[in-house]
Amino acid sequence: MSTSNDFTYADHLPADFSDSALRADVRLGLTAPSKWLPPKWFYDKVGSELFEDITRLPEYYPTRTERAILTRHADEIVRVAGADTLIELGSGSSEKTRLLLDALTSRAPGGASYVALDVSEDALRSACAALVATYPTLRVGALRADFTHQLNLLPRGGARTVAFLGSTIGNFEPAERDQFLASLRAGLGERDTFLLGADLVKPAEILVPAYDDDAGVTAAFNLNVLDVLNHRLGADFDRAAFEHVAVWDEQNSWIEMHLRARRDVVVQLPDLGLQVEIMQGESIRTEISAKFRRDGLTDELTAAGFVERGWWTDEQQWFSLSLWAPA
Ligand code: AVJ
Repeated sequence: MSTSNDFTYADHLPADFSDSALRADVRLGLTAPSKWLPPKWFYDKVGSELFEDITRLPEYYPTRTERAILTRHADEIVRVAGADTLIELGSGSSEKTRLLLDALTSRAPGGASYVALDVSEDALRSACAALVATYPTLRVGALRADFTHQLNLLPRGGARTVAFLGSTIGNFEPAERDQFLASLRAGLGERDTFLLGADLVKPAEILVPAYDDDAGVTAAFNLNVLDVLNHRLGADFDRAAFEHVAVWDEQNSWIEMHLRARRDVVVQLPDLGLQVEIMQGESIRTEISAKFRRDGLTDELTAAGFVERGWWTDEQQWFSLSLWAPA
């Protein structure tokens, strides 16, 4: 644990975490019968910038809709939660979080804490440095950890709200979601709450363009994962051999993004000692982005041992923020 610039920083990931996890994921995904890559590898420097661009696209409604809900309801959310500590999973830039922190710091002056959890040291340090400058009375901590299997590391004490915003939960497969909710629930005490940002089911005519925009930004974001593999694993993917595809899977209630081969492709991944053959028309699934219904979410959270404390949405009911307590 070290202190710098008025926030504490604790690193719970091995220095080579990112490299060993990337290798394991790529080997698993590209040797599977139906090829896939986990979406977390989108977010190198270029990919993170492209995602920021996506959040400003006219077609991509989630970010601005969640922000609108927070703008309108953050005071009430913070009041109902009754927390003095906000812990954010996958905090990134902690930008929308400020709406909650404004409410938290005015409600608990001098007594509020914020803990950002992310795998990116750069993101943690720049977000937390900016926050301590804005909120002189807020205690700020940065935790470099992986929320998919390190929820046991969350700081204890006080009344905590664990926030998981941006519909990042949509990137989990249903089984991973269950596991995540169970392990989160296991660590919460009776004064704690869970604040979830979840995107809602809506017509395909709105969903699909959000993941296949006219300007091609989402396509560039999707294709960038090939550059990540080229740079970090010495692979030789030819971006031009792949096209971006986004489909709404009604049965599973999720958007799938794929990279589909325009021709037969042979890729060398020397760092893995691997050669991968991809046939024309075959695709690599790069992301699922699940969309939820209120009753489905309630069932899942109830099964995981939570009870609802609040539900906030926008006028069109496109996005939801919901607050849950241990049952
Ligand atoms: C950051 C995972 C919520 O699924 O909408 C945006 C990522 N992918 N456009 C989402 C994303 C393509 C985004 N999440």
